[in-house]
Amino acid sequence: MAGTSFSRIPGADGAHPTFCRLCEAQCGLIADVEGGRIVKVRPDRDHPVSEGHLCVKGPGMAAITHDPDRVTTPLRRVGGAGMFEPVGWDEALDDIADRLKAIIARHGGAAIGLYQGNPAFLSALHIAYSSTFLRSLGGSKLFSVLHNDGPGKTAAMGLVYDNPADKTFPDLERCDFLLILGGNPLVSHMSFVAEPRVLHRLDRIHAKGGVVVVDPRRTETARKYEHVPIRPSGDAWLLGAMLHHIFEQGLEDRAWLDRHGVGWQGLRDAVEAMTPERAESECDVPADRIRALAVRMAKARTAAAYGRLGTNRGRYPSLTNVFTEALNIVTGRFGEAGGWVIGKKPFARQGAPRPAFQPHGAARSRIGDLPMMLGYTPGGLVGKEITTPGQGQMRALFVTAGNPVNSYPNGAETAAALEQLDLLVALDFYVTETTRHAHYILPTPTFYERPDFTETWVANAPRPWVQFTQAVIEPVGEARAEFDIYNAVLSRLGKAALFAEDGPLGASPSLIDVIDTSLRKGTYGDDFGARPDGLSVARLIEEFPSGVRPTPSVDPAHSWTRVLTPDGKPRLCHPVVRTEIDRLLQSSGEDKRGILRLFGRRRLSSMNSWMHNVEKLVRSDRPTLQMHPRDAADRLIGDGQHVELRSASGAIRVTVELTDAVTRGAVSYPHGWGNAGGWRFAASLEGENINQLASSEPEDWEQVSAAVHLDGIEVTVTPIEAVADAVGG
Ligand SMILES: Nc1nc2c(c(=O)[nH]1)N[C@H]1C(S)=C(S)[C@@H](COP(=O)(O)OP(=O)(O)OC[C@H]3O[C@@H](n4cnc5c(=O)[nH]c(N)nc54)[C@H](O)[C@@H]3O)O[C@H]1N2
Ligand SMILES: Nc1nc2c(c(=O)[nH]1)N[C@H]1C(S)=C(S)[C@@H](COP(=O)(O)OP(=O)(O)OC[C@H]3O[C@@H](n4cnc5c(=O)[nH]c(N)nc54)[C@H](O)[C@@H]3O)O[C@H]1N2
Ligand code: SF4
Ligand SMILES: [Mo]
Repeated sequence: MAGTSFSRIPGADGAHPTFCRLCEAQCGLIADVEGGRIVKVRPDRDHPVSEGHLCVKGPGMAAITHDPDRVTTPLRRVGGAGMFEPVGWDEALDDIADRLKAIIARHGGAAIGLYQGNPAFLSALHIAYSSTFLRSLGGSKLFSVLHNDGPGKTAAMGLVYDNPADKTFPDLERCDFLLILGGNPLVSHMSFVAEPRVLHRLDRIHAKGGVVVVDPRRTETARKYEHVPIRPSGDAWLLGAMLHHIFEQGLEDRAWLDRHGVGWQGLRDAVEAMTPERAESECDVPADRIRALAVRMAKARTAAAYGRLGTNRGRYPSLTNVFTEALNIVTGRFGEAGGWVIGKKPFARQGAPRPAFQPHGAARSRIGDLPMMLGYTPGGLVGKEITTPGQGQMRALFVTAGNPVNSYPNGAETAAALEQLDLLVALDFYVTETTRHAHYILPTPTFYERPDFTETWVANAPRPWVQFTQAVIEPVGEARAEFDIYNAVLSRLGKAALFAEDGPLGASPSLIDVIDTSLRKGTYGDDFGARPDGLSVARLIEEFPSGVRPTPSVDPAHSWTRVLTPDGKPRLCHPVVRTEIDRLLQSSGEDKRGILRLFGRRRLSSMNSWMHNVEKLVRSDRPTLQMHPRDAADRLIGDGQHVELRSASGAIRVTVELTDAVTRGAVSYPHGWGNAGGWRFAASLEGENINQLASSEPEDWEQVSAAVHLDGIEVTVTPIEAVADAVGG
C-alpha cells in the first residue's frame, strides 16, 4: 500500500478503494472521484484475492450510478402503472405507515409480504434486516430469488445434511478434476463460489486433471475446457448412471466411507436401474462417456462435482442436486482438501434462526401446498398470494432490490396482481417492470453509495477474504439506505429499531455499528479485545482498505461441523430421493423426437433484468434465440428470421440466430429482457421476457423444492409468416 493514498470520506476527490457487489466474485475496485462524481473505476491490484481482476460490469455500475433515468427522489403513483410524481420523504413514509396501520388493523400482519431480490444478497445484512423488518410487522410472507436461483441446491443441502442454509462448493485451490454441470463460470464468475480469479483457477485444474462442462450449449467455459453436451434436464440420468457405474465397479471410496461411517448401500440399490445405456437414451450422453466420467471422478487425486443454475430449474432439480452431493461423498471428496467443502461465515449474526427444510413438514404454502424452505414462501406465488382470497391473503408487499415481474414465471399475471394490492412499496433506483406498479418507489443508493462488508459469499471462498468499504460517494439525489428506510417505517409504527435488541448497539444503531459488532464477535473478529489479532471495522479501514485474507485457505474439516443430521453423517438416500428416482424412471422411454426445449443464457456485460440501460454494456449483447441449423432447417427457418416461440403457457416473438453451439432439440434465449419502465434506452431495445413462457401454476413446478420450471420448457418455433397465415386462413 506504500505510496498510495486513499480517500476515506464519501465524495472526497481522489481514489477510493471499494469492491464490486454484482456477483459473488466481489472484485476489488478503485473508484476515482471528482466533484462528488465517479469519473473512473479501475481494478484494485492490491486486493488480496482479485489482484487486479474485474469485468466490464464493475465500471459499468458507475454509469448506472449516474444514469439520468435513475430514480433519485421518492415517487408516488398518480395514475396508471408507471405514472409517478416526486414526493418528500416524510410525506411518503407517513402515508406508508398509515396504510400499514390500516392493513394490520383490518387483516393482521399476516397480510404483509416482502420480496428480497438478487442484489439484496450482495449487501451486508440486507437479508437479515429486511426479514427482521417483516417479522416486526407480524408478516410471514417472505419471498426471494430462492425458487428461481438455488431451489434444488437448497433442498439437497436439507435432504443430505439437514442444513439448507449452507452451501457446499469446490476447493478450487487444491482440486485436480472438476465436473461442472449447468454453470458457465467464464461468464458468471462462478456462482455460489467467491473466487474473482476463477479463470486462472480453472486453467490450473485443467492442466492438472481436467475441467469437464456438462451443458446443452457449448458455452464459453465448455469451449475452453472439455464439453459434454446434454439434453436439458438430463443431468439426473447422467449422475445416477455415474453413481451406478461407480458402485458396480466398486469404485466408491470404501475406506473413506467406513472411516466416516457413511451408509451408501441404500443409494446403491436406488440407482440399480440407472444403467449408462438407459441414461444415454434419456440424456444423450454416450454410455461409454458416462462410464469414463465416473472413473475420472473416482480416481482423480482430488476432485469435485459442482452443479449450478442449469441443475436448479429443470424437471428434477432436487434429485439432480442430491446426486451431485452423493457423487462427491461416495468418491470421498466431502470435507477434504481439493474436494467439496462448507466454509465459515464471517459474522456471528447469521440472520434470524432458520427453520430446517422438511419436505413433508408442517410448514407449507397457503397456495399449492408446497414445502417452505428457510422460511420462504415459494417465489413463484407472489401474484397468486395477492389474488387468492382466504385467511392470509396478501394486501401489502415490500420489494427490496427485486424484479419478480421479470424474473419469475408469468410476469403478466404478477403485474396484474400487483395492481390489486392496498400497498406496494419498492426500494429500488429504477422504474422497472415491477416497481412501475408500486404506490411508492423509495430510491436507494447503488453499491458505490453505501458502506458495505463482504458478508455472505466469503463463506464460499476457496481463499477466504474480508473487506469493508465506505461509501465512495454520497447517495445521489435523495437516495436513502434501505436499513434507514426500514427503520423510519418502524419508528412511525412505534416499533423498535432493527437490531436495537442487541443491547450495546444502543436504541438506534447505524448499519456500520451492526456490521462492526457482527464482525468483531464473528469468525475473524477481535471479540472486543479478547482476540487482539482479530479484526474490527476500524482495523479494516486503517490497515486493510483493499481487504485481507485472515486465513490462507478454506478449512475442509470445518465442513463436518455443518452436517446437522441427528447422527452427524450425510444422508445419501432420504425417502424423498427414492420417490424422485421413481418419478424419473416412470418418465423414461417417452418418445421425445421432434421436441424442442428452451433454456437460458447469460452474457458477460449484462446482469439479470436491470443492466440494459447503459449503451456501452448492451452494444454486443442483443438477445437472440439460438437454434441448431438442422433443427432450423427442419422448420424452414433461416438465420435472423423472426419467429414465434410458443409454450403451453405463452408465446413471444424473437429473432433466430443459427449456431451449432446449442445441442439439437434445444433452443436458448437469455432472461431479463422485454424491459419496460423508466429505462429510455433499455425500453427501446428488441427483446422479450422469456419467463412469459414459464408456468405460474404450482402443480407444474417441482414439488420437493417448489422450484419454478425455467429451463427445459417444451416449445415450438414457427416463422411469423406461418403464424400470420394460420391466423389469416
Ligand atoms: N428464465 C430465467 N429467469 C431467471 C433466471 C434465469 O437464468 N432464467 N435467473 C434467475 C436468477 S439466478 C435470479 S438471481 C433472478 C433475479 O431476480 P430479481 O432479483 O427479482 O431481479 P433482478 O433482475 O436481479 O432485479 C434486481 C432489482 O434490484 C435493483 N437494484 C440493484 N441494486 C440494488 C441495490 O443495491 N438496492 C436496491 N434496493 N435495489 C437494487 C435493480 O434496479 C433491479 O430492479 O432472476 C431469475 N430469473
Ligand atoms: N455476466 C453475468 N454474470 C452473472 C449474472 C448475470 O446475469 N450476468 N447473474 C448472476 C447470478 S444471479 C447467478 S445465479 C449466477 C449464475 O451462474 P451460472 O450458474 O454459472 O449461470 P448461467 O450462466 O446461467 O449458467 C447456467 C448454465 O446451465 C445451462 N443449462 C440449462 N439447462 C441445463 C440443464 O438441464 N442441464 C445442464 N447441465 N445445464 C443446463 C445453460 O446452458 C447455462 O450455460 O451468475 C451470476 N453472474
Ligand atoms: S466479475 Fe464483474 S460483476 Fe462480478 S464482482 Fe467482478 S467486476 Fe463485479
Ligand atoms: Mo441468481
